[in-house]
Amino acid sequence: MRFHVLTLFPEMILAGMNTSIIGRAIEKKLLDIEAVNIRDYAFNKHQKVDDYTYGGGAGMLMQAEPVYLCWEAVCSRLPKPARTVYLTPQGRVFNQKLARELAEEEELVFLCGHYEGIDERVIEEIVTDPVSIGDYVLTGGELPAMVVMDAVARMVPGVLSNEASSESETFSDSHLLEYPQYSRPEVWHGKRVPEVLLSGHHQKVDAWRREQQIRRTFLYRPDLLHGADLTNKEWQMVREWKKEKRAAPEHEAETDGLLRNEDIKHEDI
Ligand code: 6GU
Repeated sequence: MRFHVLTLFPEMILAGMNTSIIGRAIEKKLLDIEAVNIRDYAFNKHQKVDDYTYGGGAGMLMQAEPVYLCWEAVCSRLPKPARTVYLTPQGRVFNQKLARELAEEEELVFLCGHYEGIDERVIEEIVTDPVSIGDYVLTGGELPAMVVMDAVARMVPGVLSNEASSESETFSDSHLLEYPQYSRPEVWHGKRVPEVLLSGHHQKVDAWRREQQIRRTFLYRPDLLHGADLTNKEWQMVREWKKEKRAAPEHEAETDGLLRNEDIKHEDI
């Protein structure tokens, strides 16, 4: 898998992607990340890439021509036309399904905007996939591009040491959150590791983990439960939890100190 990132801050991309699992995948040549500086395609005296917006308003806009020339230079070296992902809050919201879809590609081009954005005309001409990483505002497309690349790269065979681990995790197939995990010591700050995990009884461990997954999804991301494939018995269990919650709504137990989704008020967004 090859990523080509068009950006005004190539060092940010390389620094962010050269570490840990992704860094190792690059060393192993499973992955190649090229960061191309859009400024190198500003063929004017001061290598200027931004200008004021027509119609007025705050801030500067990235000009069309350097972005286009940079994109053309990158694409001319590719064996076939590649999808061009533009990171923008106006894009399709990124999720695991889109990650899987992008992981099918051999090459991907990422366009990162900065300042107030990029001249609309070049976006119209070169972008195939506008993508957002969620409903909040960032200063540029570099962090979103790294988020998308990380999620896509980990689906490339061999990038994760344990082939099974990418599939069994949150969202990828079960639509359930992960169960909690514990390592040594058995007691830490007075908290014991749940007894069942020390029992060596694999069936009981599996059953406990499954219930924890459903419980956590019910508590923190009830919206995900609609897509989950639960047995009749498990749905029954969820209905019981709902009843308990209705009976004691002021009792905010078992949130593990995490903020529940419904505790996040609309004004926070
Ligand atoms: Cl893709 N870009 C920017 N600048 N902000 C964002 C975003 C992207 N996704 C969420 N916020």
